[in-house]
Amino acid sequence: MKLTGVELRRIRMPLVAPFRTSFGTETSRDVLLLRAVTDEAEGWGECVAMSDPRYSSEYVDAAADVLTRFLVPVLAAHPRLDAHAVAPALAQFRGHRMAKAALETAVLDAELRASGRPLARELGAVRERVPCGVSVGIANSIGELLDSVGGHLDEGYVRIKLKIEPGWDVEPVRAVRERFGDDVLLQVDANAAYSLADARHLARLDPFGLLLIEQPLDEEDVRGHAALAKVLSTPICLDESITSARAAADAIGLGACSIVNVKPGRVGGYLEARRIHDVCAAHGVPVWCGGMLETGIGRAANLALAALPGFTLPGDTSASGRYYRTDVTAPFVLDDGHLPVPAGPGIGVDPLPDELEAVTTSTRWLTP
Ligand code: OSB
Ligand code: MG
Repeated sequence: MKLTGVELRRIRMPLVAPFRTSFGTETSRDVLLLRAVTDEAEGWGECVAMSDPRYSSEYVDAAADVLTRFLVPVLAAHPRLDAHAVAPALAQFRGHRMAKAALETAVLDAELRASGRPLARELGAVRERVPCGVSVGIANSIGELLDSVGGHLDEGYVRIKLKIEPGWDVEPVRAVRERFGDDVLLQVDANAAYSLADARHLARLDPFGLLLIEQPLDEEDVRGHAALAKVLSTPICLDESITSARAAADAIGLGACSIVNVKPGRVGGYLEARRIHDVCAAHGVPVWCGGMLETGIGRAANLALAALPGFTLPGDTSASGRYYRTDVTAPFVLDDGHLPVPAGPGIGVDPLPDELEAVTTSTRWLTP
């Protein structure tokens, strides 16, 4: 394949409700979409970088910059491009995994569409639908939280994840358990808001039978997580710390986690995400598919990944309506707690031109 150009399209999508985490509150999602045009087909990728570098060091303006100045020019000069050639070609540039992931995904989508192959089958999917959980932000009050959790359970979500931070942890978990019972699959996500000195406080979550606690400590504090794992009975799951298959192997080897959240954007793309799946499977470590408030474009690809055999826990692959009143693709709608894995070529969905135009804030066409 030859890359003939890449369109960078910025869109702004208002969220149906503000989403509050330990690192900030989002009221809308500023998304960078990539359309890779090749001599064979076109493909789409969604960059998961957020407006500010609070979840990770990446942010959307930086992603657009590194794509424009470094990543796209190198791929555009590649004589025989395919998705597996992308990461080696871009390895000369350090970091910027979210930007690299978006570009690799757009190339992969184009390649798969050109030969009529669905992404799910390409990755090794074994399911046609996947069970879905939902990530519930920090609320203004326990009452508001219970209303929100109750609404999601009524919609059919099979697992609830509560965002936590110091001052919003044991009480919300207790309240959800008291109201909805011990059978609800429940987990928490701290987004690195604690330190090892909080170990005894976090152990107060142990009696609530949580599936896991996600990323309690700093992204770089792998040893701290290993020490914490010795104190908690709640299993530790890592998100921010897992930037590659090597990082996953190290974290597992050090005893820092017993479950892994796989986000393709955070690790440089779907090919590396599959390697993480394989490393974890080899160690008997369950994985689940995380989310970054994706539009239908990123969501479609995440659903393909979530259909792999090692994804034995429900992911944050919620329906379009949990995030957006109108999506840029046909909406993903929950059916009995599940979403369908797209079966068409590539990522299996196409943006709706009118919806896309309505939310576009800028476009930029990059040619060799
Ligand atoms: O830590 O998993 C996270 C959203 C944005 C950034 C980081 C995270 C999240 C979520 C929501 O928890 C996941 C989703 O529903 O897409
Ligand atoms: Mg997380």
